[in-house]
Amino acid sequence: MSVQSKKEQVQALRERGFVIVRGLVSPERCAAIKQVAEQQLHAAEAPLEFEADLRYPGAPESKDAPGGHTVRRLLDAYARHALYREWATSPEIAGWMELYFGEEPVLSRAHHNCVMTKHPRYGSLTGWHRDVRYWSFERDDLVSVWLALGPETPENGGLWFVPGSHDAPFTSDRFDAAKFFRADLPDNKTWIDRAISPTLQAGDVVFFHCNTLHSAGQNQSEQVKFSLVYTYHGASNVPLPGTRSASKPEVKL
Ligand SMILES: O=C(O)CCC(=O)C(=O)O
Repeated sequence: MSVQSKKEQVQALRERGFVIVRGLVSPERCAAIKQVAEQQLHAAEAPLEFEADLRYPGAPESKDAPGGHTVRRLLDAYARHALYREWATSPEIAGWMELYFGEEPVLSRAHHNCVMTKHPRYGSLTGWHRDVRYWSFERDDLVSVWLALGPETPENGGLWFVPGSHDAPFTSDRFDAAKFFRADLPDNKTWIDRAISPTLQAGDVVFFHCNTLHSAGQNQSEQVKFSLVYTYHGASNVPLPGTRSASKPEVKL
């Protein structure tokens, strides 16, 4: 397969709602980032989000249940370590986002901004959703960057994406009360059946639109899966005052 230029990658994101860029981060840099993540997970360094906080399918019932302290996210990656921060604001990312947004890119510290950890046994599955469901900006135009720090496959809880779903004008009745895309509706199933799960290696990156339907299964392997995830928007697309999206200072790139 020929290597796509940055412009082609941006075009692919516009058309399909996501694009995979292989080997964007060197093995050395990934290993260094992962080592920090492993240490912080081991030390249970706050702030953390636990599986038991969200209670998605497969998660422990409560913090007191077996596996109750299984971590889902190492929160506020930007503030946690220089290695995370340097990737978030790297020239590669700044240039990519500037090309996509056509203006100064801004990193949101209110959304994603975390190391996702998915554990064997107590790691939960995440149903079909659009990330923008709980986000509040002037326009639904944000892009997340998912950096795999190790292999990601359907077996260890890798992501699934529905191509073209970012553009679909789904009405609210296609989603349940928690704003998950209802897999029981035949019209929704037609979309879900088109989903693909890209196998990722450490250093591969997925850029995906905030309206792209995605999901992820449980981790059936024996190793914790680590991914570093950030979200960006254009400077003119500001978070709405008083919402969670406006709750943290943002970072101009
Ligand atoms: O890794 C997962 O379970 C899914 C993560 C995800 O889709 C999200 O946090 O929006």
